[in-house]
Amino acid sequence: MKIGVKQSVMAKLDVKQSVMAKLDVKQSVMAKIDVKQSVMAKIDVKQSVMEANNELAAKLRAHWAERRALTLNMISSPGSGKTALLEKTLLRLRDRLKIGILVGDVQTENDAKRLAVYGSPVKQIITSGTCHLEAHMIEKHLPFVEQGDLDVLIIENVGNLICPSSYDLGEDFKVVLLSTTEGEDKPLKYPGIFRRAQVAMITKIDLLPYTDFDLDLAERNIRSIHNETDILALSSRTGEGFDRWLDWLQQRVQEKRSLGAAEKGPEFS
Ligand SMILES: Nc1nc2c(ncn2[C@@H]2O[C@H](COP(=O)(O)OP(=O)(O)O)[C@@H](O)[C@H]2O)c(=O)[nH]1
Ligand SMILES: [Mg+2]
Repeated sequence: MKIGVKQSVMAKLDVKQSVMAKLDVKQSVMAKIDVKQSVMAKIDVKQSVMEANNELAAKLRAHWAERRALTLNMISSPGSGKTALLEKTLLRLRDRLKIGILVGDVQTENDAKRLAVYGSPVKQIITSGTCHLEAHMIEKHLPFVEQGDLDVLIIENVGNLICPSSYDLGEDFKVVLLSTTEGEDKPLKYPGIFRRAQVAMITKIDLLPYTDFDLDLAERNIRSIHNETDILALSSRTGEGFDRWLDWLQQRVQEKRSLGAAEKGPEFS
């Protein structure tokens, strides 16, 4: 008799354990569904951010098309020499072209201060943590930088080889910089930006004797990602290779100026 009671208690315990196990499974399935829903919600938000960005970038492109202003979006790792290149470019071209600069950084006005001494309209965009520039940031600061007509607007993006490559800013050309201290394998490691950029600049070539950077291999790596890229190797320190860059830029300005009549683009004020 006692054995019978024990067996029935044990059986009840088994049932309870199996119910608990089923509950555990159910909770883990529910948790997975929650995670999936939150991931889907994030994807939706990201898609709508990208769509809004692309829409505004198209308006900016139409605005610059009407004004015949060439627009470049410069992208690289921090410290590869974007601002130094712009300093020298302004110094060499300020009497020939009206160049405006928008420069993005997570913090500080340092780059705008460096560039403002050349007399061109320059505006710093502080992103406060965002790792790239977006079209609405350009729109906001455009009226300042566009005082008068510009021949060229150059946007120095936040130093980063990944996020800035996905955000269209309405530019004519994305320009990627790779310095001789970064290693010639970076185009292979960060192919997205090297695929999208129409121009690749290999900077700081004055440092070649002090590094093991292989210039030919770097060029082959860039071409393996995007065969049509214009590759320009230069030093902002010594000026070596700089004339080719200035020729490239002035030629693009001429091409933009000689385009046929564009439809009236939107105004930004
Ligand atoms: N030796 C050498 N140093 C350079 C050259 N261009 C930039 N630099 C230095 O590299 C550092 C980062 O340059 P910067 O223009 O601020 O890079 P950014 O962060 O890409 O804007 C600074 O110390 C520059 O003086 C170059 O052509 N040669
Ligand atoms: Mg800079």
